[in-house]
Amino acid sequence: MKKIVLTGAAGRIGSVVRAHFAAARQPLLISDIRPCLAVTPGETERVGDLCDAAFTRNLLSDVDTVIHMAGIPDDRPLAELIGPNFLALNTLYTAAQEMGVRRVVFASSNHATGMYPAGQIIDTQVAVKPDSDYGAAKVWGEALGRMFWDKHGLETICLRIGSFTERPVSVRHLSTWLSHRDLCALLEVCIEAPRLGFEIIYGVSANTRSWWDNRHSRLPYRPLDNAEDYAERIAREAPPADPLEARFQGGDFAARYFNRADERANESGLADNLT
Ligand code: 15L
Repeated sequence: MKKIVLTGAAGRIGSVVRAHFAAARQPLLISDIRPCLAVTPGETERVGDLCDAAFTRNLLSDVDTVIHMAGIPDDRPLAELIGPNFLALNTLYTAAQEMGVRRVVFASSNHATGMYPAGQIIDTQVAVKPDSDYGAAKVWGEALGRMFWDKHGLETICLRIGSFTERPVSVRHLSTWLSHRDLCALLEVCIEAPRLGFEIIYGVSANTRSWWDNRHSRLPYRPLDNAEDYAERIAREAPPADPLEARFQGGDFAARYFNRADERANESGLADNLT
């Protein structure tokens, strides 16, 4: 059986992933900077900081696949992101290569391309357009993944995760939602896929209004859930979206600190004109 390590195991996504693997009786090495709740018999826990090279090398000994979910899941000041979202990635990749890990499944984010206009269909080959320091950190992670494959033969699958929530609750989520069940199915195919080098895939459910096209992906990912099932409820209950947020795929991350005077002056054409 492949030895799998899950980083960020105490986090919001990590907790769902842990429950999935526990139900599947897949043993898991779990790691976080803080202790996890309710560690099960199938789990082995290592608490520590991924920026600590010795800790990370030790963690990755004999590991086949790293599911890297660790990091701050929000756009925070750079001083806060620099350790968990930038440096830790470097330590992780360096240790993974030294310890002979086969594959990293990296929790990237839709915010790596969050400045694309809402409504535009993009695929996994478009240029990155990060919408925040958080999004830029995801681009950094994707670049490391690319480099470690090209130079060292360490595989990476970058998951540009959308909105991972129990159910969609906003108009934006009708396009960006990733259900718990679909993420777990996506991780299964990421672990099982034969050698594929470097790959990017959007982590999104089968949403009728999705903006993300995974046609270039070689992964047999077939999402089952569709945010459209919640559209009527969202229309009834969701507060109206902020007009600037609604213009970009990255929503509030993209709108925060936005001050392009030329585009502000022409708000009706903003999305189309942003190149
Ligand atoms: C993410 O990558 C963030 O971690 C999360 O806080 C949400 O903003 C999500 O994307 C999203 O785009 O909805």
